[in-house]
Amino acid sequence: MIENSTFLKDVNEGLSHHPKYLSSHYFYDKAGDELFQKIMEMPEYYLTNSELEIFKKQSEALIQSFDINPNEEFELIELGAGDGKKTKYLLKALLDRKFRFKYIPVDISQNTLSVITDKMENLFPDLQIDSRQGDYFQVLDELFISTKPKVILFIGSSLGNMQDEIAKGFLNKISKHLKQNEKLLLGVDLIKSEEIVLPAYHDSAGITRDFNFNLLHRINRELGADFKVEHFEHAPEYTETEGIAKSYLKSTKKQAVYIKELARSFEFDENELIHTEISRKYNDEILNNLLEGSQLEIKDKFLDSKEYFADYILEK
Ligand code: AVI
Repeated sequence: MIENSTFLKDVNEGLSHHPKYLSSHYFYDKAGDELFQKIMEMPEYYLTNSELEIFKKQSEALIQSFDINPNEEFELIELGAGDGKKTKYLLKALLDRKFRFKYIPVDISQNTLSVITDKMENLFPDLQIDSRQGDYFQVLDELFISTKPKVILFIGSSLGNMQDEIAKGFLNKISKHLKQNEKLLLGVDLIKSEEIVLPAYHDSAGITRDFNFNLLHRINRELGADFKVEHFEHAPEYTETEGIAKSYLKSTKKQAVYIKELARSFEFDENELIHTEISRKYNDEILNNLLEGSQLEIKDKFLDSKEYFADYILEK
């Protein structure tokens, strides 16, 4: 649960800034989690199915690339556990091959963890699960007290929601925790044409629009604001040369919004934007730039049949 005072401070900072911004971090309350689940089912949102195909068809090859000693117990740590739809294929392949391991899903949301733990316990009664609730880094610090060999999963292109500098710092911190030869499985969306990427962030059913609007509803609910969502538009864009998709909320008229908890108003011009999300797409060069100085290197790369998405095995 995010402290409301942090939310309040971030909203104040972002809406006072020129140009205005809000962090996509705040999309994910209960309503936002549900909308994101729906997004993943939209035909336009190719990311989930592309990575799912890799896990369905290439789990054995992923495991080979992990290069785990079969005689030693290891820990499989998943950062941002999600719904387990993809991971279950990897877990099944590991269990079928009689690897000895503990699955450690990590998530900020206790609800997400309870759902995934129940689901995996039902699917795999023999699986050892030890879920950990909290911020990735705090939990990583605690988990790395154990000296068991580790494989870390960070899939779903969640790295893409970080600005490059933040992503670089994140990869660096993970690397500091890993020992020589330990692996990070990093799932990222690849750079491709606008005709494919943009609809993923502008689905025809309007679910992604509602996901973006939920941020305004959330500010209304939690901070006593009077955003009129009908006076904003969901405005995504994608630049193929950069490989970056961005989402904005565009004010359709000149208006003022009052936030009770801040006891102040914010002015919006007609067509003024609030930047709400970045969804970066990658290639080897961009990833290698992020990895520079981290001691992590690309060991392997697994693609889906359309070559939309990549699961990289990074090794220290
Ligand atoms: C979670 N993350 C990888 C999603 C993405 O594609 O950037 C979040 C999302 N935003 C809009 N649609 C999906």
